[in-house]
Amino acid sequence: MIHLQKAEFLRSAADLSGLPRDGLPQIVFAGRSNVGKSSVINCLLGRKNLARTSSVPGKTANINLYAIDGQLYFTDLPGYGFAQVSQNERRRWGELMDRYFAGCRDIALGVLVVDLRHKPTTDDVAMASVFRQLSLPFVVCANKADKLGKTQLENCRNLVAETLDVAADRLILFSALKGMGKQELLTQIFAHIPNT
Ligand SMILES: Nc1nc2c(ncn2[C@@H]2O[C@H](COP(=O)(O)OP(=O)(O)OP(=O)(O)O)[C@@H](O)[C@H]2O)c(=O)[nH]1
Ligand SMILES: [Mg+2]
Repeated sequence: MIHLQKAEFLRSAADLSGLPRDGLPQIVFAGRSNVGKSSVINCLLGRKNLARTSSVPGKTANINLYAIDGQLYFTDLPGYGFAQVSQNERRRWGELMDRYFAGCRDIALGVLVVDLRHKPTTDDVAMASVFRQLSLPFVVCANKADKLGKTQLENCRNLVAETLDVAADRLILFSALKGMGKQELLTQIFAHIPNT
């Protein structure tokens, strides 16, 4: 049984050599820069500042790993789609992602974090196809739901689901700020971890 109690920052990996090789399952958090990937991780783990968050997008160019109860990892991928990033940085990001997804056998579930308020970008659609092409199960965590009113929620949920072509039960309305959707996402995560 996993309790999500002993969560610790393992390391920030600039390349594949920094990734764990113990075969433990990884829950992979992907998404545009500034959508709240690190905040979602903190929310799930009940920790204020384990994963570093920032109001300046495009800051984390490495893969950040969190070890949980010695049984699994949360993998915080560097955000994409930030306009002010140089061509070189963009290329480095793409190569790192290609190598990560080609080399990692331990991805148990992808969590594609998007901003519920906006139509998913072509980058988001591309990220969803990466999961699909590799036959990796993934859920969409539609974050920042606290910024929307009740009537907007449904419209935005439909737009996100349609654009990413995901079924309703694969999309979780989430607010890292308020804890909304936390149990639902944890349930999905636990369901994809072997032997628990
Ligand atoms: N209102 C609101 N703000 C949020 C929520 N989640 C994150 N934020 C804010 O969004 C900003 C970015 O959050 P991060 O968690 O650093 O985002 P990130 O995706 O990890 O960003 P990068 O690592 O730069 O790619 C911060 O200012 C957060 O406080 C949420 O659910 N609601
Ligand atoms: Mg982050």
